[in-house]
Amino acid sequence: MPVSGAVQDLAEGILAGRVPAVARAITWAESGDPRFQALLALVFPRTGGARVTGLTGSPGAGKSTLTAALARKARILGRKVGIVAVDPSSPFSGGAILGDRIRMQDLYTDPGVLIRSMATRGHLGGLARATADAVDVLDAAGYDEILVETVGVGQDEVEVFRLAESCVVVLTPGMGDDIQAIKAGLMEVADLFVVNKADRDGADRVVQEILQMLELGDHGAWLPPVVKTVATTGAGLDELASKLAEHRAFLDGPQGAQRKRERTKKRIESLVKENFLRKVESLRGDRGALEKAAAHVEARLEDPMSAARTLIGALEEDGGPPSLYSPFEKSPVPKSLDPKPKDLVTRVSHLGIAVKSLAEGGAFWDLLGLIEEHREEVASQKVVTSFRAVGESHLELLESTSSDGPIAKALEKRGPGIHHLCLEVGDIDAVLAMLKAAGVKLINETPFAGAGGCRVAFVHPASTGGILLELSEKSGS
Ligand SMILES: Nc1nc2c(ncn2[C@@H]2O[C@H](COP(=O)(O)OP(=O)(O)OP(=O)(O)O)[C@@H](O)[C@H]2O)c(=O)[nH]1
Ligand SMILES: [Mg+2]
Repeated sequence: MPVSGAVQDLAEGILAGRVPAVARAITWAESGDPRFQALLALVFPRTGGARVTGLTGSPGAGKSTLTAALARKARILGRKVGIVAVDPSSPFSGGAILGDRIRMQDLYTDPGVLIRSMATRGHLGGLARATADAVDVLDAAGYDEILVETVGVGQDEVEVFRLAESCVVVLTPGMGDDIQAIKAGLMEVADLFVVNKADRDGADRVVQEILQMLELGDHGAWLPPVVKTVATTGAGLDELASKLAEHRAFLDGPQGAQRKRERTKKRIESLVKENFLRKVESLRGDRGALEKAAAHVEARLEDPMSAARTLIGALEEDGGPPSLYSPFEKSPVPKSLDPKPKDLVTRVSHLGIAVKSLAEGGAFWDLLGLIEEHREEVASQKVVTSFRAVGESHLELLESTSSDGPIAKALEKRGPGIHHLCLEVGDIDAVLAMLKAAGVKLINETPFAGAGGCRVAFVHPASTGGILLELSEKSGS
């Protein structure tokens, strides 16, 4: 893919850690700008330095307060912090009550902290991808510590969450149902449990419930620790920070490598899935390949499995998938889909031979037993045609009726001989449209009535390798 100057400049801005460049790049990722792909390719080699922590939990659990506390700790160590809030009500994204935001004023004004919220709508399932992209941009820009806050336990959130290196699930006392939700969705991705608001009653009970759940579950080489915190006072935060550091050390060790690999695989896998889904969606597109296939199946011309196979084949033939970074554009319907490949050409209809006179030109073919079956004048072409069957095909001898007709001209130029090849097609309009889209030089863009009333059109020899090609629609179609 050619890289434009704008992309190059932006990449340089990111690598130099310039905030406007970072912000712009994240906007590209978020809006599905097609240029993002090239940008990511340029900056990705410079990622991998950041520590990425995800925090998730129910609304109001204290994620933002914890995020802010972790950010401050990192700042004390001189580390640059990027905060990505995938959460409509987070004080980081501006939706929360003013008080919360004011309490975090120090972070908003700290040049070593970049806070970015991601819109949760309009992503067509690409929220996790956009967030991962945002994290990569921050990483490439030199942010050492990246904190991703997401709300809830929906599928999208789980997808976002599992992209983080260390995934923290935040719970609070008095939210018994949450444990059930975690069992259903987050158990396998949680690396650390925080029971926040430990200043309230029931924190220990929540801790017990989590421990019980962990005993029953399969957690592999890393047993997720459970930490009690009071985010508002900072109690338990040192322990949380040290457990996070332990987890990072684990990730850097041999067993962590496996987890890292799993996560990278997941990320690629979800891109592949997103891509396929998009392709499948494209079947519903303008020219309705799916619609056509459905009509075929309903007419019992094809069974559903065969129809599906044809569509899959055509999608695979279609070459490069539509870019993931253009989610708002309609994907083009693959060229070969409409009409279906096997309907394109049904047989050789006839070979057209220019002759000076039908009587003279026909004598030889009579010897071979290819007797004239049908003779007809086609006024529009200024010819009389004579058809002789050869198996499923015909020879068509053409005699000119006028000195300015196409056959007269051909005779004048080249003498008698093969004039054109005619192929029978299933749906001539569709074939012409397809050829036109492919840039083929058509003599007739719309079919006209040829011999026998068949709808025909000619393709210029310049596009066929030197053969004047007639397309003739199968009668009855
Ligand atoms: N009592 C008590 N309140 C807390 C604690 N942690 C956070 N809070 C308060 O709980 C409220 C919600 O905290 P946030 O940090 O905004 O919670 P959140 O999970 O980010 O919330 P959303 O982003 O809206 O889902 C705020 O008013 C906090 O001050 C805590 O440990 N104890
Ligand atoms: Mg929040």
